Amino acid sequence: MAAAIVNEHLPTPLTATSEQPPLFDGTTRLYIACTCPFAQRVWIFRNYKGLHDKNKLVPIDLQNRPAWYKERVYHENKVPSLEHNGEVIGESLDLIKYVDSNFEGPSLPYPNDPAKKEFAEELITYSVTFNKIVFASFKGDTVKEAGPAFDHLENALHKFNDGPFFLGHELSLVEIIYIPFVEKFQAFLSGVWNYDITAGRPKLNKWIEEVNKIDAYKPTKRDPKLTVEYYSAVFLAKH
Ligand SMILES: N[C@@H](CCC(=O)N[C@@H](CS)C(=O)NCC(=O)O)C(=O)O
Repeated sequence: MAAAIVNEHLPTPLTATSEQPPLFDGTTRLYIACTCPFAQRVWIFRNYKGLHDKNKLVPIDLQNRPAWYKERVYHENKVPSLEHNGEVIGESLDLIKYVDSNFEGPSLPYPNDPAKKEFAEELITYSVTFNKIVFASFKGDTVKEAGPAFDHLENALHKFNDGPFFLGHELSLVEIIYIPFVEKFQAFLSGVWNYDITAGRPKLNKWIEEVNKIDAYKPTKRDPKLTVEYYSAVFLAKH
């Protein structure tokens, strides 16, 4: 069972002029950016495990990033990252596994059924392609190029009929990997191209509806208007 819902105040993102929070002082900090779907994956999982007090959220402003972040926290200069036990770990998928192994709280259900396990691995691998296709479409014939990626998800959701999730009736890592991206793509494609990713995709529609009910996800969801603004600045700006 996932942890109960917690009302958490999200701190203001740290900027180039912000002081660096202490490092390795015994508090574990999870560096995120409110705009970043990779960071959102770990944020959701940390909520799911009820680690609100144990993994403190530290949002940073990626557009006006503090220099100390690269110099002294995470040399890759990306989010997410987590400081723990004298080390800083990055990469969303590795981090989810790290948080799962190193902190208390419920683990995400993982199916015993070999067919479901294999399908989970396939979907996790496909998530890289999915993101690539959709991000690339923003610079091309968007609706035509992005459509097949959402068809892939719709078809995947037809694989097991004990849904509404990818692997059946229980939320799994697969949802956590996809939802931050689907959320942002849905907002941007609808806001700019008037393209409804759920039209003609009933399973995807139901999946989004059900994921929206997950307490661990709700506080991480971004106002779609802010996503449209941010993605427009990043992807539609003329250089
Ligand atoms: N593969 C990484 C990707 C992380 C990533 O690309 N984060 C972006 C923000 S969404 C970032 O920090 N970009 C800053 C930069 O590349 O300078 C993961 O899964 O965590």
